[in-house]
Amino acid sequence: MLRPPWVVLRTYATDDHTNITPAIISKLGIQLHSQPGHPLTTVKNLVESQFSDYAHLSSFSPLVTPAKNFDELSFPPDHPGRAVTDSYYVNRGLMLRTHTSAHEVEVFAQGHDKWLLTADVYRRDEIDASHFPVFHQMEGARLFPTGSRGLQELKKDNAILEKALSLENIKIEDNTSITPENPYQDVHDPYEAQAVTTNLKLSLNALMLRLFAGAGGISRQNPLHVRWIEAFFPFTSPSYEVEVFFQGKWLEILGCGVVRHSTLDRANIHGKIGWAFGLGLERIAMILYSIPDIRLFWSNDARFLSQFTPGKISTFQPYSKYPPCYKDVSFWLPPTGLHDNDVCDLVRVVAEDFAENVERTDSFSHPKTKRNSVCYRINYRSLSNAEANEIHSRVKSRLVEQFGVEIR
Ligand code: FA5
Ligand code: MG
Repeated sequence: MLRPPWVVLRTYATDDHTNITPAIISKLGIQLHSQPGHPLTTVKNLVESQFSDYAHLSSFSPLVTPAKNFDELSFPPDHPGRAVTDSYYVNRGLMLRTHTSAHEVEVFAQGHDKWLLTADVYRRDEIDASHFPVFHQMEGARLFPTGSRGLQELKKDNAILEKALSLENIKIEDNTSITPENPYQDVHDPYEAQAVTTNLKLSLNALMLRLFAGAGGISRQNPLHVRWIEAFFPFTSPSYEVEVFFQGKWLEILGCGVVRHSTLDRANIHGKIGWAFGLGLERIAMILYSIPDIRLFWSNDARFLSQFTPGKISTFQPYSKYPPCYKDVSFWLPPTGLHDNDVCDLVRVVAEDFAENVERTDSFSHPKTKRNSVCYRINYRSLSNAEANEIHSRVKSRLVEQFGVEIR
């Protein structure tokens, strides 16, 4: 596998913050979101197709300074996200980014006004079906000039988006308002801030439609439900979260807001106003593909990867987490003989559903003794090899007890 240039063998100083583990290091540079056909890649491409005239960026190193991950985004010094219990540190001066927002100042400073950035992010967390310490985010942002030129651009864009959305099967629940806790920024003209907020909402509603309208039987009678909720991020105001109602549940898809003036200041960008969002790719891919476990995205198993076609959303077909596990049993038949179905039933009783199938692979008649011998091959699924051995030896004992066979 070709790894990006920043994955070099080099030694970093360690200190009392060092908590990065070999398991995490092994994930660096894998770039699942760039593997052709991988569900994360297909979802990323879908988002990029919605924002086709944006810069599409994806080759930023996950190693960032805490200043980049937190300070540049106005996180207070005592924010819990900074703790070694929540984030991975190489040392006090270097950490793994916890979100793609870590690159906002850098990308704005490069002069991009419309951009998307995809990257792996790292958070210390429990590990279960929906949590993994590495996941993928996409950050998107758009800036407008302040003043009449920007307002004109905003009005035109908002009118187009509004018209397009009014024709679609989407129901938007938005009870948010501008409050002292979630205000327009003092430095902004409230009229401009409002137009930018509207543009943010329309742009992301259109994105939700692009992502989810193809899935889940969306129609006039059954429109896509999108819900806007007031939120808080140190680097946006006002701030929101977007949820989508899918298969009976509200699911948080992204966080977003109007970019804080201080962020643009740090990027040396003046006379502009805009919005940003950050979404979780796994969340969306799990919904669209019906992938039940976030750990599956890391699978090298051909039974996972071979299911997917680049650019196509399909329904994931579950398989056992263990590879097929074949065990043979050969025995001399009793003089009365034995039917295949009797063997199958016995296996079913002993191994229950763990026996995926039973197949007779050989029959043989001894030329002198005239005794008959058979061989069956049992595929134990969902079991480790040790577990399969244990069940297989019980199958053998039962064959002897129940049918009087002689194991060879
Ligand atoms: C953030 O990370 C902000 N940087 C988002 C943002 C960007 C806000 C720009 C404003 C402007 P949050 O921690 O809520 O916010 O994560 C954003 C999204 O990432 C979530 O909505 C979710 O889709 C995804 N996400 C968060 N935590 C996990 C996790 N443990 N596993 C999988 N996906 C996650
Ligand atoms: Mg959140």
